[in-house]
Amino acid sequence: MRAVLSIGSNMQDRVEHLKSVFAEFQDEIVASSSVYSTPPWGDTDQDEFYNAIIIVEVDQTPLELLHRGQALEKAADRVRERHWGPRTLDVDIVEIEGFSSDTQELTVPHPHAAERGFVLIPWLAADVHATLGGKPVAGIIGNIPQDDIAGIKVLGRIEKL
Ligand code: A4P
Ligand code: MG
Repeated sequence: MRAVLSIGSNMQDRVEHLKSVFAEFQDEIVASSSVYSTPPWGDTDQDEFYNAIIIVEVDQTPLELLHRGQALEKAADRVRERHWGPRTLDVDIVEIEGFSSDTQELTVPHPHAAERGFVLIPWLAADVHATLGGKPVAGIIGNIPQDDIAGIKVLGRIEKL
């Protein structure tokens, strides 16, 4: 099963938290983006995030993959203070090829992906042919306000940070 993961951190050592996800999936990553510095979206009263996209090919069910991401969040001592608030590590499933789900536990494609430059810009960098809900990500980016895109900056490949 091929899945697109959006990972983010804006607390403590952001690079180290993102590295824990790259390490977990090291043998299953088929493509990945650089790490981006991104202004906080949704709840803007918090520090800048570091975000990246990892595309994985895993021999697991969607829920098993979700739980694997949650175990990484737990290992990063993630405390959930407020919705859309600061976090040591967030691992979200953006999309799973040939699969959709609309439960509280797992909503795929991720309901906010189309509004989020911090997801779409790294995703396009990892896969120029990426599509979300059948539409090219390259086109969806054109609908995001320029102000939201302007603050998104590439920092470099994770192994160089
Ligand atoms: N869940 C349902 N669908 C999914 C999915 N596709 N992937 C459930 C992952 N989890 C999914 O998640 C709450 C529940 O969502 C889980 O129990 C899981 O079963 P959470 O991460 O604990 O909750 P949250 O933080 O309140 O919500 P969420 O949705 O993770 O937050 P977001 O929407 O991801 O927003 N700005 C920038 N620049 N960069 C960021 O990375 N992240 C957020 C967090 C806000 N602003 C940001 C960033
Ligand atoms: Mg999450």
